[in-house]
This record gives sequence, C-alpha cells and structure tokens, in this order.
Amino acid sequence: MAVLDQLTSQEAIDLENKYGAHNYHPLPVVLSRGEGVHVWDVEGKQYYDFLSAYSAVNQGHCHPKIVNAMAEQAKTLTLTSRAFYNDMLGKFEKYASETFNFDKLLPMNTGAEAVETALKICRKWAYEVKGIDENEAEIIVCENNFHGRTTTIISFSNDPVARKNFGPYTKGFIKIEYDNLKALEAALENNANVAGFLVEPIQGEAGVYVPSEGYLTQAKALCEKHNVLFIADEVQTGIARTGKMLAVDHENVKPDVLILGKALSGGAYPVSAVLANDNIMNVIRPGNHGSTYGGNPVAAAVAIAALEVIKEEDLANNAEVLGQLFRAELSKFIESSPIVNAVRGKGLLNAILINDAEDSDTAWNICLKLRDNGLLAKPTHGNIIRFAPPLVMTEAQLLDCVAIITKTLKEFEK
Ligand code: IF1
Repeated sequence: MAVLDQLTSQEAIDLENKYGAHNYHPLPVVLSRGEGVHVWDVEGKQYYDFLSAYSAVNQGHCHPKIVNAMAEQAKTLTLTSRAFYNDMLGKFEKYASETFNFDKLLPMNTGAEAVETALKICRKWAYEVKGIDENEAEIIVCENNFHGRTTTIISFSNDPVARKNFGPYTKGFIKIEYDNLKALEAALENNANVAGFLVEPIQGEAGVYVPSEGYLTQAKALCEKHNVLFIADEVQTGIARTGKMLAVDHENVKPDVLILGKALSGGAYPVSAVLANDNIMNVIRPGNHGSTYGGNPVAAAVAIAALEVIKEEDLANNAEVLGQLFRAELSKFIESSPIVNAVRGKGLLNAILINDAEDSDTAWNICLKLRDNGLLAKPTHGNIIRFAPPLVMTEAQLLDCVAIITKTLKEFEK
C-alpha cells in the first residue's frame, strides 16, 4: 500500500485500529479535506464541522491567508531552535503581546505545554517575588477542570478516566468548586502559600459550563487582595470563540497570566503561548524553560496570520451574533421538544443537554444521525453535545445547520 493510495473509510479506520494506540473513540467518519466551515470524507460527502477540532479551527479550515503564511515560511526557514535567534519570533511576540496587552510572551507548542509553563512561572514567581518558602507554593484549581494531559495536569483533574493509574501525582494543588466565590475566598483566607488560581473562563470539557456573571471579576479581585496570580486558561475559549477576542473580555478582566493555544494557529500548526507582564515573566531566565519547536519561524508566521484573520474578518463579532441566533433558535425548538433540556454557551461555544441518563448512548446516537445528515459534532460527558463551528460561518449557513440539528433531534422524540 503506497502512502498516496486513496483509502476507503473502512480501510482508514481499520488501519488506525490495528496500528494506533486506542486512546480515542472517534465518531466513525474519515475526513480527507476541509475548507471554511466544511469538511469532506474520503467518499466525498460534505459536512458542516461543528467541533472545529475542539475550537482550534476558529478561522475555518485551510484558511488561505494562514496556509499561505505557513507555506511561504516553510520554504524559507522552518526551525532554528532557540539556540539562535530567528527573524520571525520577535515579530510574533510583539504582535501577540500588543494584541492581548501584555509585556511579554513565552512561546510553546501545545495547550498542555502552555499550561505547564504557566504553572512553572507561577511557582517561580511565588518563591522569588511573593516570598513563599521553597516547595510550599500551592495553586488553586477547579473541580471538573480540563487543562491537558501531562502528569502534573492530570494530577489535579478529577476525571477518573484521564487520571487513574497514572500516579504518583504532583502535589501542590487545591481543588475548589467552579463558579463558587465563597469556596475561592475560603481557600485564599489564612493560607499564605497560595501562589495562583488557574481557571477556565468557561469550562469546556465539563460541558460548556458558563459561570455566573461577575464570577471572573470577583475571582480576580479576590486574587489581587491576596497577592495571588489569576491564571486564565483560554486555550479553548480564546481567539474569538465566545464572541470576544478572549472570554475574560466579557467581564473586562485582565488575567495576570494568559494561556493560549488551539486557534492561535487557526488549526494549521501547533502553537501555544503564555503571556504576562514583566514583573511576572522576568522570573524566567536562560535555561529555566524552553522547547525545541516553541517559537519556531513557521509557528510565528502562522500565528501572526491567524490573529490577523480574526481581526480582519471581525470573527469575534460574528461569533457573538451567530451565537445569539443559534441559542435563540434552539431555545425555540426546546419549548416544544422533550428530547433537549437546555442549550447554553457564549458566542459559538455552545452545548445542548439531552434529556436522558448521563450514561445513555442517546447523545452518541444523535451525533451518528447528525453525521448522516451532514453535520459533525461530538458528545461530551455522555448526554451533552458540544456545538462549536468555525467562526467564518454565514447566517444562512447557520440557519441551515439549525435545520439539520432540529430535524435530527426530532427523529429522537418518542
Ligand atoms: C484531547 C476536551 C476540548 C483545553 C484547555 C488546555 C488544553 C485543552 C481549556 C490542552 C485541550 C482538548 C484536548 C482534546 C480534547 C479537548 C477538549 F474535550 F477535552 F475538553 F477542547 F473541549 N486547556 N482540550 O480545552 O491543549 O495540549 O490538547 O493542545 O483529546 O485531549 P492540548
């Protein structure tokens, strides 16, 4: 079998099953092409992509500006390591720092790496600036968080599937209920060893859980009062997904440490970053941290283009407007349908709650039917279906998608 031979869907699935580790349970569809809001399977069937690679493809599949930036840079210089300077990284650092209003950026590749980086910066700041005794720093995290897959990050997960039998676990984390200011206050009071509070502005994996209005503002204020870093994981919520450039922008909250990934590259290439001001970022000195690929010229060129697309095409505003429309249309549908209990979300990060037991396979079966009807989505936590299309969608396309979704859901009413 030559690499370029065109496989059937079944052949591709069989190959992955035989030769790939079984760390995923994909929806049975094999994609071979993408453009804008659409993807096509190997048999040529077209779908609306309502996952967007977990919000990495906010700018749409194969956005020409991003692909061009990547191809041009790939022909010129791809990797130098950070042992030498390259002529693209500084441009990216300046552009992103100015975009998000921070002094400095530290480039990495994946979201989990950026979260790890933020945790390391936070701990070092705690010892060298805040004055916590060595090895005593603690970081507050939330129940039902999702921040990635590294051994340290899963140490403070409470998802048994992600966590069990991967111990021993990293110490130094305090877990509190999400969207609970009293719990945060209690964790901060009388504990001088708290260095940071790591939080998702909307919990994605938990099922698109939007916290109460004012939660982020008041959490930030509590952190300030206790000289604790407010660390926002915007890997999934950032880059216009929720209707603003950052989800924290809805409350005009400025994190001390900002974590970005996924759509920072528009899905073209793994690019992540941590941003902070000098009083924090300057604790990182030569040799403290790094990555062979982090900040490479292709990543830099791609990320600049990806951010430019967000601004040029006003994708935050489009996400806001279409998100309102999507929730309004589905709310209307829910009024007369017993199959969905609720729709929730912000911008184009939304979810519906299926009216069935959490361990039922209804949501999975709905996703299979959605696929047959030309729309791809994936259940999360059993009975929740996440809807996160690329932000380059038009209103007409969105209404077309609403029709597919409601028609499909109706097939499950009985
Ligand atoms: C998987 C979920 C989404 C993230 C936040 C860091 C990372 C992620 C807030 C790590 C990654 C992923 C990864 C993917 C599934 C996915 C996910 F369902 F698990 F929750 F998006 F909704 N912070 N999210 O959401 O970024 O290292 O993957 O680049 O299968 O792990 P990464």
